[in-house]
Amino acid sequence: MPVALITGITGQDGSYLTELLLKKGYSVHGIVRRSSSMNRWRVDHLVQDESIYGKSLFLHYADLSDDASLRRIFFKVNPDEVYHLAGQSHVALSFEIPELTTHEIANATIKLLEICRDQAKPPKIYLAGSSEIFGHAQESIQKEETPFNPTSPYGVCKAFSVQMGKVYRSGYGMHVSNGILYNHESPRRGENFVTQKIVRGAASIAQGKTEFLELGNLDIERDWGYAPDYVQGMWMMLQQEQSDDYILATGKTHKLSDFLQMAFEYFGLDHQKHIRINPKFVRPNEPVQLCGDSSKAQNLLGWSPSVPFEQIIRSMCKAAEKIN
Ligand code: G4F
Repeated sequence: MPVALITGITGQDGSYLTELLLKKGYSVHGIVRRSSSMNRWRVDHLVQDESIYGKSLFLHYADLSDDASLRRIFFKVNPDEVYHLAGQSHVALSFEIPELTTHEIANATIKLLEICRDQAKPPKIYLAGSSEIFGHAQESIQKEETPFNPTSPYGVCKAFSVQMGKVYRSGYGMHVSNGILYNHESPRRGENFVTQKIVRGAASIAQGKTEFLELGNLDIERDWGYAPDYVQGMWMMLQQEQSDDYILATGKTHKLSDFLQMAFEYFGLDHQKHIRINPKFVRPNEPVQLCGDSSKAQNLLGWSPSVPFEQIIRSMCKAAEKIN
């Protein structure tokens, strides 16, 4: 039974990855933070399943800022594969709390790499990179070799983390793979991200609970894919003999206004009557357009995105309908 350790197990990607690894026969260990409120709804169905929890799935309390607690878990679990998904993941928020963002992304990545390096048999490591490393991108379709040019504290920290992954790979011969992931959505997306904010906002308007949805910059284009496809890519990276960096993206961009229109149409609404721009949601700086070329992942890993944009929106709208 291969053993995987996941940081950020309670997030969108962590929960899908857990399901995938359990199906593949892994023993999955997740790191969770102690906090006064529980935020584990994405893995609750697994934790409450007696045939899974305590048998092939285990949660451990630790904090990425607490070295001793992390080392203790590594000692106990002795993972074959580590998926590092945790950390402050909101780009806009990183402008407000840049120091904490640096701590949670950059410092935590080094800490984890160092702990892995100290293991008798260092595990294979997946590091969650981001298309935000390209920022004001120097190529309209970015490849793994496109120079980094981040525009936010978040992007800078992710660039640091990706580069540090390369250093540990080349310097120490460790199996460290960077996944440079473009936006990936699902019904489990956090509600502060624009796609979930839009579908939940539209559902609430359709039900007469609210009248308007406030948004920031609508003049952007992103490459939106489906999160379960992307966790499959993470796993594929760690099954390779050699570690490497891979872009996971659909290669197609859509305007935010297209997303808005389709989501509102699902609920029989005209988005133009219900959207207000609030400068509070406009970022100081951001990429206008991001589009990824995933041909390396397609050719070497056999990975491909399987769910089209329209279907992602429909699945999110359907789920939002039930929640509101
Ligand atoms: O949904 P978003 O907040 O995602 P963003 O910033 O692209 O970041 C996500 O994808 C990255 C991968 O490329 C990840 F690394 C990162 O962790 C995260 O998962 O915003 C998408 C776009 C932005 O251009 C933003 O300015 O939507 C625009 N937007 C317009 N109004 C808004 C809003 N975003 C949010 N969150 N809220 C708004 O009201």
